[in-house]
Amino acid sequence: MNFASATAGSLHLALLEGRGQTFWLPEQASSAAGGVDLSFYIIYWIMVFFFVLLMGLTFMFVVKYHKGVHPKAEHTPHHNLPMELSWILIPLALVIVIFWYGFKGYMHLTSPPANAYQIRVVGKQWTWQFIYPNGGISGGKLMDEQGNDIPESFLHVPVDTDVVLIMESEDVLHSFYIPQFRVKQDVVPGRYTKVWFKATKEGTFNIFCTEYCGKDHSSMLSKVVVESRANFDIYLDKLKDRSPYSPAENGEYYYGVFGCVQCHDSKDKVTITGPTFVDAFGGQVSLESGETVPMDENYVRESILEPNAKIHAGFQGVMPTFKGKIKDEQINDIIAFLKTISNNVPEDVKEALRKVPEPSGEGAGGESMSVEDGAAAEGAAAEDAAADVAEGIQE
Ligand code: HEC
Ligand SMILES: [Cu+2]
Repeated sequence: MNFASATAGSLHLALLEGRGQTFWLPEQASSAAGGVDLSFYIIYWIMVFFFVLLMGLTFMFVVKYHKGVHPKAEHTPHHNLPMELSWILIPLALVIVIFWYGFKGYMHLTSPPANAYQIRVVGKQWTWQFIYPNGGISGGKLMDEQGNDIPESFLHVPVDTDVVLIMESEDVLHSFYIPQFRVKQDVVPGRYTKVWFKATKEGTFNIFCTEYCGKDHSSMLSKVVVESRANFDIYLDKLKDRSPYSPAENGEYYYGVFGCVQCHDSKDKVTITGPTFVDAFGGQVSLESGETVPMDENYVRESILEPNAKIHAGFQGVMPTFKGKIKDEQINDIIAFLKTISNNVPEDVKEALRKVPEPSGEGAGGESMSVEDGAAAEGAAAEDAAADVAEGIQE
């Protein structure tokens, strides 16, 4: 039985459904919000009632049984059956009421309708990625240099539609939270978790990560755009062909994600544990062995996969291998990034690597596999995985 329809007649829900922001809770924007808030306010008003009652009685007794009025303490009766029954039965009734409404809301939250629209969510340090059934991917950079939102990067969902998010993590534990929808679910590496909602209001709402997941946990934000089905379909069509990042931007992103940044400088031309990459690509490297080799694509690739094959003179072979952890297209993107921070690389080559590839594939420049191929491949894999999950649900 559907929770919303079962309780739609209830006075409480009629009062709570579709409410705006209150002192305690943000505005309600999903079908689950009424049930969650109902449980909250039942508990809240029970607490208010007992707080006032207990504080009132305490105050009254302090006055009434003050030492000046009753100098001698008297014995109290040992047994009072009606009183004992009342302090057992009233709280019991209250917790049953709390359980009942809490349980109904919980069941609603944890049972996605079988035919809900499926979107995959990938949590990673420190961003959310959204993969739609047609292979389109959004997520990542949320603001441009001027601080304006990039709504294309947000999660988009159609209004008044059951949507289920099938979530996974690439690295550590994250937690997906949309306060206005009253949904929150851990995102766990090596496992799919689900959260579903029916957004009831068009608009843009915040998405937070609510599980401490590392240094930039607090910036692991995104937004959800709830829009009409027609606008959502237009968005999806555009998204399919869209690759939001240039190879250089992707490279810089992976440079941070894989922790290269901890040992290699890319800004100030300083030596940390490893050599700086400022003005490095396209130059020459002197090795411990006395040889000199060009710092080209192959050298970078080899350094990432077999760091000890060639050791830069004056450094120690402490770099860990990234073999099996990093994908080819990610190495390509890192190479693109290293090129853009080197003055040994011609300006027009760098310019091309900083450009977001056109949907048609022209204008991407660079020798590397285009970002779109990667995205499309990932998207296809995503669809397969989503289908697997869907089968799992039906069984
Ligand atoms: C634990 C520190 C550490 C991390 C993390 C690290 N490196 Fe290194 N890296 C080094 C050191 C030290 C050297 C120099 C010794 C050598 O050649 O192996 C080096 C050498 C290199 C070289 C050769 C550069 C040259 O001038 O010879 C490249 C390219 C490189 N690293 C890329 C990367 C990339 C890309 C990542 C991230 C995927 C990364 N490194 C992560 C420490 C690190
Ligand atoms: Cu997180």
